[in-house]
Amino acid sequence: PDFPSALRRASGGIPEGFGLVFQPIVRLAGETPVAVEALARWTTRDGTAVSPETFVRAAEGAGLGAELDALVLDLACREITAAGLDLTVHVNVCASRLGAAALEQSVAAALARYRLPASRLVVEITETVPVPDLAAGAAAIRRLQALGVRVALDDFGAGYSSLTVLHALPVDLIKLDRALTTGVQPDRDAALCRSLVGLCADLELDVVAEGIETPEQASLVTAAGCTTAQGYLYGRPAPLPALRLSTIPAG
Ligand code: G
Ligand code: G
Ligand code: MN
Ligand code: NA
Repeated sequence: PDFPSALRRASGGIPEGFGLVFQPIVRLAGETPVAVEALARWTTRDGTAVSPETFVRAAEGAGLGAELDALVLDLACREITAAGLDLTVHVNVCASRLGAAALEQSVAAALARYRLPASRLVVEITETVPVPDLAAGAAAIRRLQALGVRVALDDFGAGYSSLTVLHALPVDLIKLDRALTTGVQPDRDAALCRSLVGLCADLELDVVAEGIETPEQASLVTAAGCTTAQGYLYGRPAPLPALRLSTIPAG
């Protein structure tokens, strides 16, 4: 499965077999959608769905991280505006891309091209590798915020995403990794969630609880003080029209 070749062949267009699906992020009170997260999908010519971990890593490894970011940002902003949805859109970006001038240019270009207000875009920093230089990462986040977009720390509480990282990076919101919200050990999970949500409140950070699959898990994170959540309980990732979210009333 040669994603880099498909990306190169597309030269700025959409590679064959590539697309975005979107997953709702809801306000827990009332389960109202407030945002959607764009998730990249790629299917090879013979019909094999390749996991995003695999093809994102392949693109990065081939030096095509900038091209992938540009593609995802453009498509996400295009789809959310074409759908006429008054929702925020979240886009995933690898931590290794933080600081790249091309990333900032792609964010600005996508917003301008579709006239999407910057306040409606969230860049989720996904730490599959640690942020190489936290001071430089912090400066890069401030430059993104200067464009008007918000920055999220993805998968918080798992992998490389630690309290040290949270302390160093001036993000606007964190996404609590589903490892912390599954309720395998209800008492301990609740305690951990409560203290992390409390910490975030003190730091004036918004929190999205990820991986909510059951009403019990929703109650757990609600009791812990979370106000927004994402997970199969509210909707699986799907093409934007299939989510049937309500559009801005024509005015
Ligand atoms: O959608 P879920 O299938 O399985 O996504 C798996 C992982 O791939 C997640 O960690 C997600 O952050 C990452 N991912 C999905 N789409 C993108 C993307 O457009 N860019 C990057 N960098 N990562 C993505
Ligand atoms: O970017 P991030 O690492 O958060 O990627 C989200 C990933 O989590 C995607 O792969 C998405 O398909 C997956 N996901 C979203 N909601 C749920 C859920 O409720 N349960 C599980 N197991 N996975 C989920
Ligand atoms: Mn994410
Ligand atoms: Na995540």
